[in-house]
Amino acid sequence: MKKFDTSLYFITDSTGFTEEEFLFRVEQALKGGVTILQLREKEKSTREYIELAEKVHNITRKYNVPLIIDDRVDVALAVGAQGVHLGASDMPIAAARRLMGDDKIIGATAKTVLRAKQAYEQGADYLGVGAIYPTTTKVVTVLTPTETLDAITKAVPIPVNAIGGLNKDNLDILKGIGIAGICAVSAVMKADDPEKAVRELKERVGELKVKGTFE
Ligand code: TZP
Ligand code: MG
Repeated sequence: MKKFDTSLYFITDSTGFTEEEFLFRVEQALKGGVTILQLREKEKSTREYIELAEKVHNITRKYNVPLIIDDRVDVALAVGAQGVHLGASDMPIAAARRLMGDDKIIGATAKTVLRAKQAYEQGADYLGVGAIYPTTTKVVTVLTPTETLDAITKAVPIPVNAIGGLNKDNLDILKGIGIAGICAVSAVMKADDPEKAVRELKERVGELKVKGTFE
């Protein structure tokens, strides 16, 4: 049975880092206690993506943290990652499910209740919803009102994570919403001390009383 905890979902961004510095930061974040990690690469060739994914997988394994690959089912399968995250222009969820089987984690991006329900019906295991705040991470997105986030958590029985511009000082607007956790890129990736940043974020996420683990 697949079991995963999205309460502190770290999404990487290697932009601007040497590979050594990037991998160091990834490991620091894992030491801090991220519960699930997504490798998100937009510019790499297939070969480069796989090579980096193998290196990251060697680290996530040590911490027993699931590795999710952004966008690419082929890369996820090639490195034996635990899952994939799919957006609107990526492989359809049902097709990914056929290729990956029931034991892999498939996540999807949803910005509306309709899209959330569709993703759930097609077999998504969790949803990322946002952007809650404007983000400095390179992404094509729009802001999602917290009312929509709240409605999505009520519309689907799978974990729903908030994403976009979230950091330890601005999580209060998520209070009372039935999210499973938060996703963060820059709050961890660009922190002076990623391990400390994760510990602080975890404390704040804990105060939100999220239900992180799903089976
Ligand atoms: N999808 C919606 S916002 C976003 C993605 C991938 C980026 C979030 O990055 P950050 O740095 O946590 O705002
Ligand atoms: Mg995508």
